[in-house]
Amino acid sequence: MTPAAEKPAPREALERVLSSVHGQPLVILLTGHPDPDAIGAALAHQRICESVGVPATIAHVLPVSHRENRALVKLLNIEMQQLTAPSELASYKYFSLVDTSTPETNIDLPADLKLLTVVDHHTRVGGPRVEAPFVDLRPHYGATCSIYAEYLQQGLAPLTGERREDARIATGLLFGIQTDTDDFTNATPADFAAAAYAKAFCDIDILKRVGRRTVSASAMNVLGQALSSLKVIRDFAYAGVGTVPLGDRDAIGGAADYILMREDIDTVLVYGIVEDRVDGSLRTNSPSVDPAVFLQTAFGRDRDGKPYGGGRADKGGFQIPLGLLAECDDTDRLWTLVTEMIESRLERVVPDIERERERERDRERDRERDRDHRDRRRSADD
Ligand SMILES: [Mn+2]
Repeated sequence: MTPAAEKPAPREALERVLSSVHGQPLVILLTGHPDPDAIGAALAHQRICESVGVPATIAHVLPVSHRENRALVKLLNIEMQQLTAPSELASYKYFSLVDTSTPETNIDLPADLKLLTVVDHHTRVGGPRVEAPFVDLRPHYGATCSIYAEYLQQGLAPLTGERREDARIATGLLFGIQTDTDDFTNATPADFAAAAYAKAFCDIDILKRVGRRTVSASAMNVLGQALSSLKVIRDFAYAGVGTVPLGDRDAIGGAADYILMREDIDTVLVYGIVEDRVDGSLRTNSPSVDPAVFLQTAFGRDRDGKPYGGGRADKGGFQIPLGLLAECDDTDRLWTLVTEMIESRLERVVPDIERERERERDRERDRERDRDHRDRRRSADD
């Protein structure tokens, strides 16, 4: 087959379809809560539309919910319209979908609004075939932004680095690829090639600021508690964080994840009291530690024969009901009891904990004896 007989490259088909509605306003309608891949792809789609004379607006119905994503919109100065009523779509004759092949269901689309283009990397399960003048579905790609970076690279409204605009779009594309491929863990060769293209034009400063992980104040308090009570026995560590409000219980697992980053620790258990139970997380990097086995050896099973943790859904999480103890008003005493219970159970798995606690008790006795000595000497001096 000669090249001339091949069907046109997707970017040529996209250019042709968009050019055919030249001058008529189009809306890029994001589905669900806009995520970086959808936002980055929408930016690139908008650029392509404008390069062929189609004015394009990015719109969504559900709010940008993730803090990181709101930062992306703000730092890249992205104009997006949040729709509240179908009448706001009245001025458009065409719409485009990016990073999805299903239109938003939270708004009634005007009957005369026509779907013009669909570009997506999700595998379509069931449902009718997507019908639109231009459809490019690539389930083997890690991100829709990778498909758009490819269109640009192949000459459709290519980035040149001459306009500030280019840096915004490149940064949006690269961040979209980065997040949708789980920091490139799931990236395919096509995603890497697309990322390399976008990287050359991107604003690294903004990319760093957008990608910064954020932690809530209360989660940071839980982490602070965990760090100050951390006990380390060789490569195992454990920490109690006291009473944690129900809304912050994820911070227990977060603290365990953080402590696991310490280079000399490869297994960590963090626990606290959440409502009427002990709630904890075990995290490990050790190939010889199976969280489910560890938790069952330490805590056994409840009366119904069910283990307290290590289930498939929350690997490494465990919950132990406090029963009547939960009614104890003396929180300090309750916490001491819980700590005793956890430590004695952990001894079953990490025998050295007992030795360590013994040493701690010895040190405490020494300190007391020193205090007594000092006190006696002081009264002798008087
Ligand atoms: Mn995606």
